[in-house]
Amino acid sequence: MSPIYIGLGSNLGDSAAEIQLAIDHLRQSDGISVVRISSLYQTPPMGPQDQPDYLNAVVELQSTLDPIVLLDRLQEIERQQGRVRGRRWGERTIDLDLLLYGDVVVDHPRLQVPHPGVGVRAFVLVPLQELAGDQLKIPGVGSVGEQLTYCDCGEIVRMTE
Ligand code: A4P
Ligand code: MG
Repeated sequence: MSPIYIGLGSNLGDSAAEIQLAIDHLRQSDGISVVRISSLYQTPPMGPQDQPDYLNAVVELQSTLDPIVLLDRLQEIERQQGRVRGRRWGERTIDLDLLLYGDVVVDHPRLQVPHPGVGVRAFVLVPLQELAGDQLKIPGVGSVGEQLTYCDCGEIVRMTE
């Protein structure tokens, strides 16, 4: 089975605990196994600048769930953790994005895979590189290593091992 990568982000409440809780929820989900977890990274906000820094991480999964069913599960976890939808790119207790599903490409009204931001966001590429290395291909975009050369990673701080 091809690896699936999920991006986690939080900048409200106890962000480290919210990310850990989301990983626990993933582990407890039928049809999902958590393979590896990146370090936590402190990252400057993309979008409105009057919001706190984020903590970001990436996890690698194996799953028997179809991409849309997996998205349903991610959104259920967001709801379980009390996520309220606010302004676009605004602050949130927890955000779970389906970044990559092996080499599968999905273009559906509810779901785009690869996630449209995966190739251009340092806060995604840096933890993804930690888990998957420079060679991982982002379908239709390029390799993680190539994409990182276009990104400003200067303010990304690795918080944990
Ligand atoms: N959707 C489509 N494709 C996907 C996918 N691959 N994974 C749809 C997850 N969702 C996907 O998402 C809006 C809709 O996207 C969903 O209903 C789903 O059907 P949302 O999470 O409700 O809204 P949002 O998060 O406010 O908007 P958006 O555009 O998804 O924002 P992002 O991309 O999630 O970015 N700064 C830092 N440093 N770190 C962050 O993690 N995150 C954001 C949010 C902004 N700034 C950030 C960070
Ligand atoms: Mg999102």
